[in-house]
Amino acid sequence: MTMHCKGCGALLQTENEQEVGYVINIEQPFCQSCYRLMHYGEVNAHFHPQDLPQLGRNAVAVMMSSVLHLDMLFQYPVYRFEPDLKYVYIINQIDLLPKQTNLDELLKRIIAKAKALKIPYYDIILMSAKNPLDIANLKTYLATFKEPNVYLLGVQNSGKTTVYKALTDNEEALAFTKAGLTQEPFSAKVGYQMIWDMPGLYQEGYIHQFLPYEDYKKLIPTQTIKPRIYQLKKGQALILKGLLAIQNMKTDTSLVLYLSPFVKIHKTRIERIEALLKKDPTLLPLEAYEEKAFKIGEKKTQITFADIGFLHTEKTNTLSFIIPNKMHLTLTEALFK
Ligand SMILES: Nc1nc2c(ncn2[C@@H]2O[C@H](COP(=O)(O)OP(=O)(O)OP(=O)(O)O)[C@@H](O)[C@H]2O)c(=O)[nH]1
Ligand SMILES: [Mg+2]
Repeated sequence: MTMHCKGCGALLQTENEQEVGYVINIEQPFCQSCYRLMHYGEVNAHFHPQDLPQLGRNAVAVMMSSVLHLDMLFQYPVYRFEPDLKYVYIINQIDLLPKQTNLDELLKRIIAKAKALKIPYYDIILMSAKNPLDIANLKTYLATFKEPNVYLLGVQNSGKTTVYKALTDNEEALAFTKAGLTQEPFSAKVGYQMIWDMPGLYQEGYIHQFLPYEDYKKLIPTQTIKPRIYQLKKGQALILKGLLAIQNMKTDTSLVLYLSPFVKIHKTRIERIEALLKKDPTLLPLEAYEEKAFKIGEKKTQITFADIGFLHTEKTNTLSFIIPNKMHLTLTEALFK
């Protein structure tokens, strides 16, 4: 009989310590990797989950995205490969947004975006997996579908396993900020429906590619974000310590940054960056960086930094970013004020 890890779902094996699912004794319930993560908060390897397995036909696909990944919400066109499923979009982790965020406006803009992109959907739901009331509502909502299968799909770290655990009363599957944690699907019956927690869809250029877990876990926000506002003159720059730099090229402007409080920010002048880095290489410590410039139009704009946060700005301008080579950085319309 094959055994799977109760934390990440990986097939357990005793052959290769460097590979996913390794255990010393096949009777152990958790693979070594999950055991270390649970007990010591440590990760020594990153395993990419397998590609998405075939989905059953008669199903609801719940496409989950964190508010930190809203730029990617409609970027995985699963509906093109699986046109017969019913699609429900969940925007999770809304508790990370500042209290004053206008969620009605956010939803309205997302609906408009879905319509413009002709995305088929049944519903778009804003929720927090940390809010028991939202979970109870989701449970009731999913039970209104007659489909016997419900798949939780979406980018890594969007909260699929957190939702799955709450829906199915599972206490063993692991939900941590470690990207790509779930390796193989978990499933459990709730009423007449089978709920499936799927491995996260892999996104190139996210933070785990550049930093070890011990470092990046602090940089991914886990609590309500307090926006930080910077007035930036032309020629000034912000260095987000250990991550990237933002250079203001054209005109005096203001930037609102939505980031973990652990991201330290240094304001300087663009021409001072090089000297600063000589003095303190930990400001931008990686081997290779690239520069990426964005023209900002008149509309309020969001620039998303990988999976760690984003900024809003609303003045015609050019911002140039020094980012780790191939870090994911996108410009979109801002979805809220
Ligand atoms: N603040 C907040 N954190 C959340 C919420 N949902 C999930 N998280 C946290 O986000 C992190 C990732 O959650 P997971 O449930 O493991 O995400 P996942 O989508 O299963 O990730 P993969 O298995 O890697 O694809 C964990 O630290 C969760 O505690 C939420 O609604 N609010
Ligand atoms: Mg998971």
